[in-house]
Amino acid sequence: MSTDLKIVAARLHRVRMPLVHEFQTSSHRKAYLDHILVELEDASGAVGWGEIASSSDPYYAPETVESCWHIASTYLLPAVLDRPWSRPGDLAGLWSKVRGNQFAKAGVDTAAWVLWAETRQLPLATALGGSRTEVVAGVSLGIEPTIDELLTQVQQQVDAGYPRVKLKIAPGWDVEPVRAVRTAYPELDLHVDANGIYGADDIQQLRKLDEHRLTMIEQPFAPRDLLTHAELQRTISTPVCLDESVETVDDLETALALGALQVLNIKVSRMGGLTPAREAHDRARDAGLPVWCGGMHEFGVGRLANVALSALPGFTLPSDVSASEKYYARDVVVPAVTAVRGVVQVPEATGLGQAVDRELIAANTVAELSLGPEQE
Ligand code: OSB
Ligand code: MG
Repeated sequence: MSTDLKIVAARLHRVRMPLVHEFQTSSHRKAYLDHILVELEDASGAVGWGEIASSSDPYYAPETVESCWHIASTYLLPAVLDRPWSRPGDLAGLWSKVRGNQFAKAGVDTAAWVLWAETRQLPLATALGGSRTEVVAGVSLGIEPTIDELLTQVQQQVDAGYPRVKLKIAPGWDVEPVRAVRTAYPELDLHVDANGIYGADDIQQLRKLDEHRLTMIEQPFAPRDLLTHAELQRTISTPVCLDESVETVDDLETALALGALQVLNIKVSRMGGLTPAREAHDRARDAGLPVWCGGMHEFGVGRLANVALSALPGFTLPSDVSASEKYYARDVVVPAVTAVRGVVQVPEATGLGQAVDRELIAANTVAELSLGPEQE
């Protein structure tokens, strides 16, 4: 039996958090991040939180914090306010005219899942259908100024107990750092992520990575270039993993049909929320494709959503759900997300499972917007 829910008020909080260690990819370097926290409230006063974890710049995906703010405030929230729904997946029907804009949708969809789980008194992981009580986390390391500094970073994460390390690579920073890390850590579960910066001409260079027993090569080529991913996969034994290429479950179908991947990074933000992320998980499971949950340096709200998603049975590879402290000195949830020897406990309390720190959010808010009855 389904009980209708109705969102009567919605708030957006643009929150700025300093990073403990600057993170550099092939396209940018950051000292702090702005993400948008989405707060949805129903008539009973129950609240669900979600996180729009877009980068500030359109380098990973086309969206930015500004574009997400615009899309959420002008299209998504007005479409769902005061409309009855019974399952979080129903929201997609309410904003079905809005194309793309997955990051903006992801924050609202996640908040709806958390609200729904709260009203049913279920932990988010259980609401999603997950049964794992703990999830294995891996860490992602940026491009460091030198190989020595990279080796120091790897040692820190190995000491912290993380069983998998991913290295960002780019032309000029690929075979050498991989060889150095592999030589120092012969047994480490190691993988690389190129964020789409290579081209078809680089296939020979990328094949040199094949001898280093990497768990996967993530997104070597541009997002829409599935054919070159398929070509690389035919000529190397290292599994190719797709990230940026898969924005929808249809993209996953195409990639499977082309043989463009052997592993899928499911990222809640990139796919438009927990609803499509769960569908991608189910489809991958049917296809025998291993998946893991990618991250966007989420604050605690998005981080806990990733932990909950990773409790689903198909997430058989370590996920980017490292402890909050890898990125933030203090996090927006209390307690912060912690990992013990690379393992994160799935919260057992209802909804997100950990309290949201409104004081810290207020202290770090750079913009705020409320939509609902009192604003009309
Ligand atoms: O490609 O996975 C990526 C961060 C920003 C943009 C793209 C990516 C990343 C990460 C983050 O690797 C990893 C994490 O959140 O722990
Ligand atoms: Mg990636």
